Amino acid sequence: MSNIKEVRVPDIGDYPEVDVIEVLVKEGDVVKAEESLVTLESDKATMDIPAPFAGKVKSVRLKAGEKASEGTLILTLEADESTSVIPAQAAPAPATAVPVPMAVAENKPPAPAAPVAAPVAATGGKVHASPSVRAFARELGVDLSQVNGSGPKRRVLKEDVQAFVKAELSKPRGAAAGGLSLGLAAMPAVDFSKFGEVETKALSKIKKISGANLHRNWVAAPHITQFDEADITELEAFRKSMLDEAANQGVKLTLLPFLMKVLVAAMKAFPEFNASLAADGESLVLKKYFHFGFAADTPDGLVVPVIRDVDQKGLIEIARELGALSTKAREKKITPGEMQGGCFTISSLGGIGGTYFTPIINLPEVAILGVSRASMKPVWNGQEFEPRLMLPLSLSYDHRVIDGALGARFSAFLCNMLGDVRRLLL
Ligand code: CAO
Repeated sequence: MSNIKEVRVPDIGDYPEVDVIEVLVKEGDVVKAEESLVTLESDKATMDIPAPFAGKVKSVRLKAGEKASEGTLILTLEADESTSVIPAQAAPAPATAVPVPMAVAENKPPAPAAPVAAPVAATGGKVHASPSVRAFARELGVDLSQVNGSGPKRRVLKEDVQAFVKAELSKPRGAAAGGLSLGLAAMPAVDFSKFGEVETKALSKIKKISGANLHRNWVAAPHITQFDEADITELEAFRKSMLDEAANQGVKLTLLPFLMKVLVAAMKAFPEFNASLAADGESLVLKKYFHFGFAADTPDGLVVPVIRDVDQKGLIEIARELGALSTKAREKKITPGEMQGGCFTISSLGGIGGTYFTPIINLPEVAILGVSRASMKPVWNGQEFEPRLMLPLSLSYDHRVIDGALGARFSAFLCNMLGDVRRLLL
């Protein structure tokens, strides 16, 4: 009596002609009872069809990509002698599938009963994976939503889970490698093309590097942003009066060099702003030099060139360096050395617009000054409203190093100085 039995698609509910999306066994494989043989997918659910008994696969009759319905021959299986003998007259016990609507669950364990085709919601807009892959992932403690699926419709295959585990294991360990372990929920992989036309564009190298640094800085330092307004009416009149003289020296004199000079005075008055936390977090390193970074917008993303020894340079010299470094940055000619050693960063959006924003500290610096577009405003002078040119300032600082009161004092100092730059001479 031949022990070879046909295994057919059991009752899978009201789903004729479903897709065969994965065949999980091949000829010669030895399978255990209830081990998944194929994965089927209707437009509402994914289900694994389990082996009705243990045995050796003789011939596989279904291929991925084909259609199957109740009764379709999947494979022939030679029953394992050691397992309980299937009564000769009985066909393999029909498996009953209870498909679960896709929207209900993802990452849920499949129903364990046997011999039941384990149905699992497949997408719900999130993870496509067969129940066997889900079981495999669960065994390894892998969150499937973090795994990139390489199968059709981004389906996560067993190999993807293996590749994910391999990649995770080869990563440096969080805290031990000096990184942060945030334990954030995984970002869902959304197939935007489902909602309309899309185009994928690779991120520039600068964006990738600055993005990672900005993200780290954003979460590593407790940021406070202090907003203030400086009256730069007189400063602007002076700057304008100097434009021709500067232009004769081939220089465009903008507001930034003035801000840098005022910042030097403020950092001398409040040395905690010209400091960095030591790597072990146990002490503060106070700097005696004044190198300022400025955020420069380039077609490839944000770069921060550094002007050195601002305390020892005049306005024209600073303006000249600013112009030269921003041109170099935009022409992608800036060198790594020209972006190192900064004590403090200025991010000026003044040439573009906007009122206030919350700049991200360029760690290990402890503060950054955001500058927005100056505008004429009515300001009460005690007797009447006067039109004054007001400059919005947004000072973000690291609250581990700087207290709120100190932040507000520093900001007020800047406004005071900018209101009358003659004070720089005192
Ligand atoms: N209020 C009003 N006008 C301002 C101003 C302000 N706060 N700041 C600059 N301007 C004016 C300038 O006077 C200049 O006017 P004119 O062309 O009429 O002379 C114009 O805006 C453009 O200035 P600029 O941008 O050429 O020069 P700058 O020294 O102010 O700035 C630089 C240089 C490199 C900082 C700037 O070009 C830049 O790249 N800014 C973007 C920085 C950025 O992206 N920050 C965000 C970082 S976080 O993503």
